[in-house]
Amino acid sequence: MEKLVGDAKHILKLNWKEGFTIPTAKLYPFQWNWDSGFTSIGHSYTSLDHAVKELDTLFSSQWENGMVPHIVFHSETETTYFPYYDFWESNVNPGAPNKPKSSGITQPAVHGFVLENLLEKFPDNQQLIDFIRQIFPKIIKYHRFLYTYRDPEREGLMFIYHPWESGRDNSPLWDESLERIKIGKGELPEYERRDTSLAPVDERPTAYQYDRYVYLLLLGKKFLYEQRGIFEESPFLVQDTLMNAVLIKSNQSLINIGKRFGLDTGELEEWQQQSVRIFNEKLWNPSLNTYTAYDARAGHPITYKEIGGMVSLYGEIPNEQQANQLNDYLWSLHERDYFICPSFDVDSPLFDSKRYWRGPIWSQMNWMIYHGLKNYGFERTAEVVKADIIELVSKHGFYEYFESQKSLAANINSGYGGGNFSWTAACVLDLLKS
Ligand code: 9WN
Repeated sequence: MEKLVGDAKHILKLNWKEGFTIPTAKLYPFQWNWDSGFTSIGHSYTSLDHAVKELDTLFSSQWENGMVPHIVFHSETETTYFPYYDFWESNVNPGAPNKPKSSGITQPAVHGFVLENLLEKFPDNQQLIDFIRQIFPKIIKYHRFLYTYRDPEREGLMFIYHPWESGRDNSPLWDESLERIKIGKGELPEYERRDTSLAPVDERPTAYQYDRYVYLLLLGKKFLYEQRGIFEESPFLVQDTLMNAVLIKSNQSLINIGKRFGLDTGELEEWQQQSVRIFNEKLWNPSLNTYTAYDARAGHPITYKEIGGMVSLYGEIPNEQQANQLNDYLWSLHERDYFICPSFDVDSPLFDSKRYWRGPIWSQMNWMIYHGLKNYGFERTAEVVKADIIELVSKHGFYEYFESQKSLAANINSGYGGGNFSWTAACVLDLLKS
């Protein structure tokens, strides 16, 4: 265990770039939004300074409308990632900062709960308290962006318009929405993917999917990244479980922090009440006994069992009965041939235990689910969720994602995707210490 802790700290140091952390060299050479949150927690074990700076730097890219972009291109000389800042051209939107350059979409709003996690670790640290006072209104502004521009009908559930926003890029959840996008010959500009020369092709999204990612990027740009036009026209419009569960968790963390420091939490409490209610009403699926995302363009739920629904436990959204059902499901996977939690329904024909978000295990998901299970007192399952990811990292290294089928994992000695991965290091470090 000591070696794992040392390796994790080493990776975080290796990926630290004067004010922010890259997820991994070459494959993702910039700052990513939700990666930064988990990485900040990891840094807190060696340097609270770095932990705070990580979030501070991320929020330096906040747009005037409140959005915190999914990638911040601090460097304008890296050449190993597509799409680069010059493809996004997010400055077509006058509210996007000119420096640092950024992408035109967002990612899960983890920063509220990250801040609370840091505060639990350093309850009386003056540097952290000063930082909290400074960043608190910025995070609220971010949530306000999501609750106004991404929830124009004031339902209490925000929408996403790009699979990259969900953080679960090629999940089968998005297949139907992507099939709606018909691309004529020559309709897309030529582009060159870099990821497939840095990671094995069968561990990454397909060319068909990438074309659609590019299509949706260009749709955003066509509307100058103004949300109204995107909402009206995007063929991809989803109220996602993970995005909304994370937002709810962060709302609650900010409410807790605000109460401690006497900060105004009125707006947060209104969002929270409405969101928790509608999440349960609209996203709970009584036939599958889990929460499912909602395809707002088609007007129907996306009826798959997958990992986003499990994150609701971390947001303390399910009632006791629903939580029991989620826990039973996770436990049943453990009793079969799986590490928990695979990112997609293992019984679906669309399950693929090595292709990115269609089946492998991800450390940051296990981290959230571990804490969620603990919230409800499911100690036994929580310990398996923790032990599984630790076992995988010890045997396969600090990779981006991992084989979820035990019999297959036994015959390989490495994880999938990028290596020396920051959030894997951060989450495993935190789990080892918890
Ligand atoms: C696009 C950085 C990011 C994660 C996402 C993960 C992957 C990017 C990509 O890497 O997505 O954002 O190019 O594949 O899916 O969750 O934030 O680690």
